[in-house]
Amino acid sequence: MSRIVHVGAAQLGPIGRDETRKEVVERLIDLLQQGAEEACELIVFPELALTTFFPRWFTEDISAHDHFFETEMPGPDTQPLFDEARRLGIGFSLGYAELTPDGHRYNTCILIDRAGRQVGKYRKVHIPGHEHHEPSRPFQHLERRYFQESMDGFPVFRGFDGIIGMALCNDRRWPETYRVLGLQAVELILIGYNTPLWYAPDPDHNALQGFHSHLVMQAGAYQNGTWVVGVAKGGIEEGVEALSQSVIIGPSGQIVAQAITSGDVLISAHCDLELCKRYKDTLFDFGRYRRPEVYGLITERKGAIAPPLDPAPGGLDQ
Ligand code: ING
Repeated sequence: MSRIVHVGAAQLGPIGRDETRKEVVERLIDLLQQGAEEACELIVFPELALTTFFPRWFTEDISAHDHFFETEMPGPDTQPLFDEARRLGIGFSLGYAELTPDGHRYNTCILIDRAGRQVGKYRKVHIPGHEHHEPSRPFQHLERRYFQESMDGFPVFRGFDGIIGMALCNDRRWPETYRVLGLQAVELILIGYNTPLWYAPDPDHNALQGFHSHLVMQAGAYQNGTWVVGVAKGGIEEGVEALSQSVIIGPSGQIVAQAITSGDVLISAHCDLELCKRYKDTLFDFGRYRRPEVYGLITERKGAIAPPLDPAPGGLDQ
């Protein structure tokens, strides 16, 4: 018996600093309509899909960037996306910068079902980059200045005849993200990302960005028996090149669809959620094989601590 969800990954090319929400939403609707033509049921948009990746710029007063944030979702500019999705009977996930009524700033993603109802919301846990201006950099990565770390962890939501989780960009590099979702029986993880190709002194680092992005998502998928959809905002945006290479990955860890261009493009796959059982019920039967009683360090310790230089005689039997 199969349980297929036809998922579309709606990759975005660059969004200019002065591009209006209206112009961006028209691009999102165009990708949604392409999805409808392919009979997609769920469209996954990238992280911060409504604006340029503004954490690349320093502002002394962080509220100078508030125009990049949404204070309501949907708001007047995004309502057309919600209306068209409901008209087409397609659900979607959308990443955006959230400014709450009590002044909290999150890097957020929501999940909307095919009837237009909000099924879930996720706020980014792992916030990369730096808090203060570092003028020596070719560009800034000030997510830690503009967003606060969510304390809500990684929830799952029922929808699209399955169990769905969300994560955002840097979250995909941390195995804990997938495992916490895996321990809630997740079957489909939706991950939007903005990954600048850092002009680091080490050119190999930039060349490995695509490999690392796929590596972590493929491992997360396989080790937790889940589908993973990674969707980029890529291309050269305001002079900074970001990784494209959006993918749809099966619970085997295999890439079943990949974007090969860096602009707005839709890739899609028929994701059979029943395939997850092939891994959840065998190799990765957590209830049978995991050993949380010896994993204590994973939650007790934040940073790595090396053993003493002059160790006492080693081995468990000393
Ligand atoms: N971006 C990047 C990411 O984790 C980054 C930050 C870039 C980390 C390159 C390491 C190397 O893909 C976001 N938005 O988290």
